[in-house]
Amino acid sequence: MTQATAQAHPNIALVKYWGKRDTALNLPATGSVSMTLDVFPTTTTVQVDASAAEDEFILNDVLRDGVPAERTRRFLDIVRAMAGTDARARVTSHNTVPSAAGLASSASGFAALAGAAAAAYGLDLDDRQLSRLARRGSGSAARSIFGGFALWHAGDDEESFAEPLAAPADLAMVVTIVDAGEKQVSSREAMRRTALTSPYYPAWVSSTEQSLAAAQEAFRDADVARIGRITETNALRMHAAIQGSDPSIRYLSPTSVAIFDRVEQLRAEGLTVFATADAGPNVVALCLAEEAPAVDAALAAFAETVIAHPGPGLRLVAEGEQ
Ligand code: 2P0
Repeated sequence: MTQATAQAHPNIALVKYWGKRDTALNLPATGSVSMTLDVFPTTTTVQVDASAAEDEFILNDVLRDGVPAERTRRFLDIVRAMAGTDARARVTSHNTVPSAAGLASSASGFAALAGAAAAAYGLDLDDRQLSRLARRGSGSAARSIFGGFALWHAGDDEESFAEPLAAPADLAMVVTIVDAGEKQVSSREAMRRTALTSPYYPAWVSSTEQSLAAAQEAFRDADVARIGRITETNALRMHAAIQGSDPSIRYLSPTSVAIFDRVEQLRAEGLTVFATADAGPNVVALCLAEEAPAVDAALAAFAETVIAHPGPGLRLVAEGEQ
C-alpha cells in the first residue's frame, strides 16, 4: 500500500469562472484570476490499496456516499488511467472551510486530492500538469495549486491550466461568513442553468473576456484601484447573470447586499476596499493589507469575519508532520 498526504487552500476569484465550454474536460468558458488564501486549508491522504474492492471517501471523519463519493471516484479514475493501474484507494480528507457554503471548499478539496492522488499513484507531475489534473475535479481547483495570485487560462485540455501572477501590492481579504449552511443550488448546477437559460449569459462571457484582459493589464501596472473595480463589477455581473436563470437563483441575501453597500461607504471614507461574492451569501472584501483591520472592524457588525492574506500553494505533507 502506498500513500501520500497533501494540503491546499481555497481561493477567491477576482475575475470569476462561471460557465463551461466543455463539461467532460471541465474547460471554462473564460479565463479567471484569483487569490489563494492562507486560511481554511484542506488536508487529504490517499492510500492506494490493490486489495480493496471499492474506493472509499471519508470527509471530516464521515464515510461519504452519493455525489461526493462519485465525484471522488471519477477523479481517481482519471489518475488511475494516467498511472496505468486499476487499484482502488481510500481518501481521507479534512476540510476546515465550511463545506458547500460558497467558500470554495471544492477548490482546496480537489487541489489537495490531485496532489495526494498523483503522489500516491506514483505520478511525477509538475505544477502545470497538477493544475490541469485538479481542473478535472473542480474548475476552481486549478488555481489552488498555486499560492498568491493565479491566472487560469481558458483553452483546450492542454492549454487550460493556472499559473502564478505577481502580487500587485500587499493585499488581504476580509471574508464574511453570512451563512455557513449548505447552499440550495450547487455552483455546478447553477452554472449549467445560467448557461442554458439566462439571457444574460452571452453578455457575461463577453464582458468577462474584457475584464480578464483589463485585470491582467492592471496587475502588470500594479493598479490596485483598477483591480478592485474590476473585481466588484465582475462579481455583480456574475450574480446578475445567475439571477437571470429560469428558475431564478439568488445567492446574495439582504445581509450580503448590506455589506456591498457598507464597502462602498468605506471607499467614500477613503479606504481602498472592494467587494466580491461567490455562489453563496458570503461577501469577501479585497483591501490593502494595512487597512484589513479597519475593514474587518466595519464588517464584523454584519457577520462573523476572518482576515485572510495570500496563502501557499499545494504542498505534500511528510509523514508524521502536522
Ligand atoms: C470562481 N466559482 O471563479 C467561481 C465564482 C463560484 C463563483 O468556481 O463545476 O466548484 O466543480 O468546475 O469550481 C465554483 O465552481 O465548479 C467557482 P466545477 P467550481 O471561483
